[in-house]
Formats: sequence, C-alpha cells, structure tokens
Amino acid sequence: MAKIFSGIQPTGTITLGNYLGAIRQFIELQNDHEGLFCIVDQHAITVPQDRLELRKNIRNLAAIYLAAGLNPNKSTLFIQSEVPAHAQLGWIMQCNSYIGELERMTQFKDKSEGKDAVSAALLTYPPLMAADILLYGTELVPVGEDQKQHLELTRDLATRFNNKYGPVFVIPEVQIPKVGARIRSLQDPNKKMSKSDPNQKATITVLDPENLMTKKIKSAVTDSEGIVKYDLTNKLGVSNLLDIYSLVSGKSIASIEAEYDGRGYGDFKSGLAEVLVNHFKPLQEKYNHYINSTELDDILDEGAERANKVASKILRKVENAVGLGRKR
Ligand code: ATP
Ligand code: LTN
Repeated sequence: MAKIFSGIQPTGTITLGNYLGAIRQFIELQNDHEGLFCIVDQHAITVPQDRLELRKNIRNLAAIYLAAGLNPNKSTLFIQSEVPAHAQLGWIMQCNSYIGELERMTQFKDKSEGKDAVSAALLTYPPLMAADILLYGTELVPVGEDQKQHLELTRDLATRFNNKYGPVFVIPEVQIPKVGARIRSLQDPNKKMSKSDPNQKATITVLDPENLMTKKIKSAVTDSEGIVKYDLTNKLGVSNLLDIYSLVSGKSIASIEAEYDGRGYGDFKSGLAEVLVNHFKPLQEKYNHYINSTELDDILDEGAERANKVASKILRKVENAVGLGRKR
C-alpha cells in the first residue's frame, strides 16, 4: 500500500477549508493507503502562541481527526514534537536549503508581511515540513492548494539531497482535490478561509453550534444581484457558497442552481445552513466523546511509538549519508 502523510497545525479549530481541502481526503485515502497524520505543533510555534491555548488546540485537533473518521487501527495519528526525528531531520534539510528559495515562499511572504518581529523559523518552516514528509518514505501528500509551493520545494530538496549524498529519500507526489482545494473566507472571498483569521465571521468551524453556523452563513458576503449562479469572475462569494453546498451535500452545482432558481440568497443561505448543520452533527457528537476520553491519549501514545520507530530508522540512514556522528 502506498504511503501517505499529511499535517495540520494546531492553531485553532478546524474550518470548512481544512475539512474540505484536507481532512476529507485523508479519510477517503486511508482505506487503500498506509496513512500517517500529524499534528504539527512545532510548525504552529513559528508564530506566537499562548501555551495553554496551544495545548488545548493539540487535543482538540486530535479529537477532530478521529471524529471526522480517522481510523486509528488503519492509520497512525501523532504529535510532531513527540517524534524528535522531525526537528533533527529539519535541521539537516535547513542546511541544504537556500535563503533565496525560502524567501520566495508565498506563505512566508503572507505571514511576515507588515510584522515587526518575524521569527527565523517562519522562514525555515518549509525544510521542517520537508522533513515531516521525507522521514516516512511518503509517496503521496494530500493537501489544499495553498501548500502546493511547499510540496514543490520538498521535492526539490529531496532531489538535491539524493544527488549530493545518494538515494536516501523517496520523492513524494502532491494530491490536491479537484474541488474544495481553496475554500474562501466568508467575509473576503479574495482570501482563503484560514483557522487563525481573527475575524470569526470569516470562517465556519466544524464545531460551531447550529445557531452560530447559521448566523455566519447568513452574514456571508455575496453581491446585490440576487441570482444563485456559479461565476468565478463576477460572483466569487456566491460561487464559494455553491462549492461548499455541493461538496457537503453531494449535489452538483447545476442542480443547486436549478433548485434556487428565482428564489434569492435568503432561501439559498437557509438551505446551505441546514445542510451544514446536519452534516456536522454526527462529527460534533463523536468529538464530545473523544475530547473527554483517555482513549484519545492512548491513540496518540501508540501513534508516537509507531512513528518514532519508522522515523528513527530513516534519520539514521540520513546521518550516515551526511557523515554526522559515528557510523551506526
Ligand atoms: P493557519 O490559519 O494557522 O495558517 P490554516 O487554516 O491555513 O491555518 P493549516 O494548518 O495551515 O490551516 O492547513 C491544514 C490543511 O488544510 C492543509 O492541507 C491546507 O492546504 C488545508 N487548507 C487550509 N486552508 C484551506 C482552505 N481555505 N481551503 C482548502 N484547504 C485548506
Ligand atoms: N505546512 C502545512 C502543514 C504541514 C504539512 C506537513 C502538510 C506541516 N508539515 C507535511 C503536509 C505534509 C500548512 O501550513 N498547512
């Protein structure tokens, strides 16, 4: 079975963007792939985090992965900082990365723009991400559209390393969903929906209670035309809502357009809110079960143990290839 790896930062509650762009793919792929899914807490601290919030977000993310359908008997779920090989290989990958190529990363540009104090680690974030992936002989990395550039860099870094030191790494492929790869902010459809967006009305989280979900959909930015039609040039807000509606309900865009023909945005938004509330009800119930259980910790302990076994073997190969320490 082909190996897949992906990571999510514990920087807030999972949004519709993370769910439709990433988690849903993970759950589908785990049936015919060997899956490793990581809570990348070391990536999260590249920007300031409150320590208690971070701790809470880590458990919260683990419970959401499980509530969304991640099966711990099939896949490995673990926390990045509990597998030291990530930071160790991250350092080696940094030593084989150029400042110029890191400065070209759009996520670095977006997250550093206008900030007085930017951590060095925000720049060296992609070599750590490359390490995450390369430590497991990963063949496929399912992610949203915004991570495509990081994946291309990962492939470049792995190829560069193999050319310099010998064929140690598998070169991974990226998998981006055809629809849902870039869910947009509900308040500014030119931006992606992002779980650390300070404007709470811009995102829907998978744990939002019914009335909040409905309120946020009702206040989503549309246009003054009143026609439910997919048009990425002139109707970005409505098109985003149509994408969400279609992905969550399983109905085609054309059939949703037909259903709301001549009915205006009020009805359309009520319909979408209902679809969302019903879809996430079971996930929220399972979340409540996991978040208060010791089962969650057992799963994470076992995940860290399994990941450590695989990762430490590849790390040793890399250290031998580079000439670090003594030959083992
Ligand atoms: P942050 O706001 O802290 O940067 P984020 O919401 O952008 O977080 P990440 O943890 O960086 O989320 O990403 C987790 C996964 O979700 C990645 O695979 C990423 O590509 C995907 N993803 C993030 N935002 C979206 C979005 N708006 N639409 C589709 N996929 C997304
Ligand atoms: N960079 C990603 C999170 C991430 C990741 C990974 C994704 C860290 N390591 C490895 C896939 C594979 C992000 O910001 N969304």
